[in-house]
Amino acid sequence: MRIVDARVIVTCPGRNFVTLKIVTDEGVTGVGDATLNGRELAVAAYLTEHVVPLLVGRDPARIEDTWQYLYKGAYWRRGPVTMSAIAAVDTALWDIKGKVAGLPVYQLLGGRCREGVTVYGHANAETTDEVLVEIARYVDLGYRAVRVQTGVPGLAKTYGVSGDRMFYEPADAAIPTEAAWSTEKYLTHVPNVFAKVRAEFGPGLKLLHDVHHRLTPIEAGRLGKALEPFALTWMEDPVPAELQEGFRLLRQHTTTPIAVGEVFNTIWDCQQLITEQLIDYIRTTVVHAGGISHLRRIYDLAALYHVRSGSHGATDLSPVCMAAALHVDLSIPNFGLQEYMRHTPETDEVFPHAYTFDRGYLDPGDAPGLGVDIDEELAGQYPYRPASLPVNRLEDGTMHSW
Ligand code: CS2
Ligand code: MG
Repeated sequence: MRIVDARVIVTCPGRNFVTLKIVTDEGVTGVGDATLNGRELAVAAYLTEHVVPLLVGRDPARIEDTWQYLYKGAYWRRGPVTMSAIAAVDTALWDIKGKVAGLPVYQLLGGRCREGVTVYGHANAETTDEVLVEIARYVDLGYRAVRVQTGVPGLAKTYGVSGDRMFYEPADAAIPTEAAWSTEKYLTHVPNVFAKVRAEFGPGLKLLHDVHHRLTPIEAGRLGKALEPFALTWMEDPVPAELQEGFRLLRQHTTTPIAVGEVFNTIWDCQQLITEQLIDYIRTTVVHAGGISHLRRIYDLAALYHVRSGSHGATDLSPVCMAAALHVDLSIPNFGLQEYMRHTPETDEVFPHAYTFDRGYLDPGDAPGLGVDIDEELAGQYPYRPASLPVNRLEDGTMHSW
């Protein structure tokens, strides 16, 4: 079998997605997600200009060799653009292998390790009272784990709080919108929110919170310590993680579990965090961390050090990425949680998929391959619209992490 074509499809059914579709001479096709929120066209160009010409004529069965060829062959290593492009190829080749074998990809990865993939939803609202109502909605839908984000008194706009409760999309304008940030206001407010949430919902519900890279290690230590009585499942991205050794300091001050990694692209970005046991959950996912093959490698390393998976699953990752993530989640021994932000009905229509939600679990289904496709004709009706992620400044105007 040979690859005869590979198409890069950019579509915007409410938000932008980049998808690679690989076509073989025997008519079998495979899809891979290549979406990098706010920088979509960089990956589309990388694929079109530099990868697609190398794929034509190759044997689609050689997944690992193709990964190594694209990774080592570029000479320039790592980074979100390169790794998202490689991820798309890798994912599409696993899809093809599954279809050829007549098996869902999770079977090729070793089969089921659990009955379903536990997911967490996003409860968010401006005030604590409103967020209690949102959490109750998720509990009613069957969720066993909920991420909780609220507005912060004195700040006009806060990460994670959305106008449309179910379909949060922060990339809202071609030129980035600007938000103001105060660490002190935030640190004062968040423990009060979780005190009320835990009191209302009791000990059974898994609670999570995303700090979105905004604190220093010692500030994060203070927050983690203040949240300990409310037994969070994790505190996410407490600090920017370029400085992996910075987590040693945070770790000395709190037993609140730490989840990090949605912006990482390779195993080398989290090697120290994992091997020094500085985190509890690694949040890399298929599209931004080199595909199914490389993500498995990261999770295998993590398993040696008691670190569990917590794959990123925001709506900027397409249903193709979600399907691929679920096959990995189902088949690894050290699964933790899977993020699940629901896509809009328009997106679900463009990407017909076999995965289903039931009582707090997702299941990838048993269709051969990944069980997801792209309706290219429908995708063509939603042209690309430039959209950037916001930026964040301290109240005095200093640029801060968003
Ligand atoms: C996030 C994302 O889901 C998460 O935990 O931090 O919402 C992130 O902000 C977006 O994926 C950025 O595109
Ligand atoms: Mg996050």
